[in-house]
Amino acid sequence: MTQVALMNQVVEWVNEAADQIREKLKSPIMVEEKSNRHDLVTNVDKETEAFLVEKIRTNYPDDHILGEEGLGDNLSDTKGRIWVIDPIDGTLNFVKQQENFCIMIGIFEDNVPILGFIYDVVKDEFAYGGAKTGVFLNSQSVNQVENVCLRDGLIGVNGAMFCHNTFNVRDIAIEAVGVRMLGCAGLDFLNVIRGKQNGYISNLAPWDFAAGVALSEPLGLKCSKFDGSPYDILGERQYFLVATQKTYEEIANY
Ligand code: 2AM
Ligand code: CA
Ligand code: CA
Ligand code: CA
Repeated sequence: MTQVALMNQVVEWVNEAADQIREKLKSPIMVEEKSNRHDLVTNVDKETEAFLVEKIRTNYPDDHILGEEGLGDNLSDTKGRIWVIDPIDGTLNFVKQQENFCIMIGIFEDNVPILGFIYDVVKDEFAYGGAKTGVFLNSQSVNQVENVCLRDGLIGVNGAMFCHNTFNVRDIAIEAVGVRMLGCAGLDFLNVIRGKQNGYISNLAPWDFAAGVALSEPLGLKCSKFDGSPYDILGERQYFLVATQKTYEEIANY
């Protein structure tokens, strides 16, 4: 199967998942705390992950899965094809705002990102594709991102990192034209991919960045851990940076 055919198949699955989420938003949502009161999960997160995992296991039984809500595999190496799933990214927004959340899937082959999918369900904005297929936003091809410097654009920062001024992110934010905190990693990636924001600094698990890196790198953006070392799709949460080349280099000097 070609990467284009795989991409089109996954676009259909994500569209189906999004239809189900829109339907579920019409009835009350069941919310549970995971590790603390800021860390929530709902029946919709779990059901969406179950839906996507079932599609992958049925169609690609030899592939591996990493999923935020626990239905994936316990992986010890990055060989073969790995699907990294965040069924609802921005669960706090989903619960409190019923918007500003997205579905994300990243596909890696031998540790190389090949396809990413980020779907803003409420706005109906869907970015998908990768290095070989090209990147699309609602069927339109996405251009290389302009290499904007820190002073000339907006920077997205994780809310907790901003509150605690982790790595002096406030100094970085002051240098930018403005700072944004969306509470949804996927939407920050979408903004960076579309040239609406020149970077995003956060503390992310693999399912928070897998789709984003697959979409960002082909467009000339740079992604790594905040210290400049390679991101790790088998790792725990890691301080993370995606930015235009110029912004990335400036942030590295703070
Ligand atoms: P989630 O909604 O899928 O959990 C919020 O700043 C962003 O960071 C969201 O994309 C959220 O993803 C992600 N995130 C990752 N780990 C988190 C954590 N422990 N607590 C809150 N948000 C987290
Ligand atoms: Ca979560
Ligand atoms: Ca997430
Ligand atoms: Ca999630």
